[in-house]
Amino acid sequence: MKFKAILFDAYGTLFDVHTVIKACEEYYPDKGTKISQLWRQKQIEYAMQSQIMDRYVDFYELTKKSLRYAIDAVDEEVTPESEEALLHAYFKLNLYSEVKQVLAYLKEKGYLLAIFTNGPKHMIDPLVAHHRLAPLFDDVISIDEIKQYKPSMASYHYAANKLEVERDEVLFLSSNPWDIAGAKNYGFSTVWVNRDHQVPEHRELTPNRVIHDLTNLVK
Ligand code: LAC
Repeated sequence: MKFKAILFDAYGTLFDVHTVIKACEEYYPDKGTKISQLWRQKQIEYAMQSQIMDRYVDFYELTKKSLRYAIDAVDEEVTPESEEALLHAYFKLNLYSEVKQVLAYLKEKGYLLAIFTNGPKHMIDPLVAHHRLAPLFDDVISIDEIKQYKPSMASYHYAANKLEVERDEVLFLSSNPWDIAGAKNYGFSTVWVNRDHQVPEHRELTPNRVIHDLTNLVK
C-alpha cells in the first residue's frame, strides 16, 4: 500500500453543490440553474481573491456574498427569506450516491481517510452529520484552521502535517481542476473526479488518474 492517506475535497467531490437548484427555483423560477452556476463560480473566485489579497474571509461569508452576486446577476432581488432558504440548502447538499460504499471499502483497506476543504467546520460538520459520515473519516481538515485557501501550497502542507504523513504518502481527490493542480503542485498524487466531463486544464500539473465517479477508484 503506497499511500497512507486519501484526502477528499468536499464541495463538488463528495457533496453536490447543485442540489441548491431546487431551492433556487422555488424563489426564482426558471433561473435556478443559472443562479447555482454563478453562485459556485463566484464562491471559488472570491476564495482565490481573498487568498491573493491576504484578506481572509471565511467560506461561509464568501458563500453568502457569491449568492447575493448570483441573484443580482439574473436581475432578481435578494430577500431575507430567499437568502436564508438558499444558504440553508447548502447544509443539506446531496451526497453523491457512490460515496459511502467507496469510503467504507477504502477504510476497510486500512487507509487514513479525511476531508480537506475550504469550508469551515461549521459548514462541513453539519453535512457530515446529516449523511452520517463521521465513522468513515479519521479527520475533517478545514483551511479555516490556518486561513490559507486552496490551492495555496500552505494549505496542502497543513493537511499533510495534520495527518502526520509525508506528501508522497497522500492521494488527493477533487472534482475541481484548480484544486487538483494545486495539490499536484504541492506534491500529492492526485485523482481528478471529473464528474461533469469538463475539459482538462493545467497539462503541466496533470492528475495521476482521471475518473468520473469514485467507483472507478476501487477498480
Ligand atoms: C472545497 C471546495 C472549494 O474546498 O470544493 O470543498
